[in-house]
Amino acid sequence: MSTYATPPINPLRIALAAAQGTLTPEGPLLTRRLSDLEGLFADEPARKRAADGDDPVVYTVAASPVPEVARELPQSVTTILPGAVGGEFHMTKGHQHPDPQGEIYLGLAGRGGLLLHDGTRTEWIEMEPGVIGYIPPGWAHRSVNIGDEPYRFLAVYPGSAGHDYGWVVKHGMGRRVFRDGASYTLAPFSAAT
Ligand code: PAN
Ligand code: ZN
Repeated sequence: MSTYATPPINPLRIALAAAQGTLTPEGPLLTRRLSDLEGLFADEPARKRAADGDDPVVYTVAASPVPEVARELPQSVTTILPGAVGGEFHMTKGHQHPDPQGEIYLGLAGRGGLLLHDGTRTEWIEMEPGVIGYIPPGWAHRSVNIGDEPYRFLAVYPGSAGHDYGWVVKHGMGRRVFRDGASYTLAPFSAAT
């Protein structure tokens, strides 16, 4: 049998409730409101006005108890509530994995998109229930709700990958996603005003 610096956890049965966005047994629950997303939307004054008002929840991340340590595969369910800031759809902060490793997303509910950027190239994957979005090593990723209902997906990622949010602040994400009638449009990335 192998020896490990950190012993693996025991096998687990985890129940995924796609309609509720829960994992049972549950781990930490993260809630991101507009006040947590300073400088991310193009129209920063619009974000600030809303954050200073009712400060709506933009997304939640419900994790399983699998820890973020080497060799484990943590999972989480992200739910992005519908809405827009200055016409730009609700989205996650976005991050790069400092230890470049792959990640998979599985669409569970609603309509969304997975925006990927490697510093030069930008890709966009439309997401819906049953679709797997594959994030190769080295691609920063951000999720966007392009519909009128909550957009929800399961993420599975290597526990040692880490999360670098500064990379996206520095390099941007290549595109921004705006409401366009009943659909959406991908605009060139612009710095927040
Ligand atoms: C996801 C994201 C989650 C929230 O679980 O962490 O959707 O997005 P931000 O972390 O960018 O706020 C994932 O990609 N984990 O690696
Ligand atoms: Zn990730």
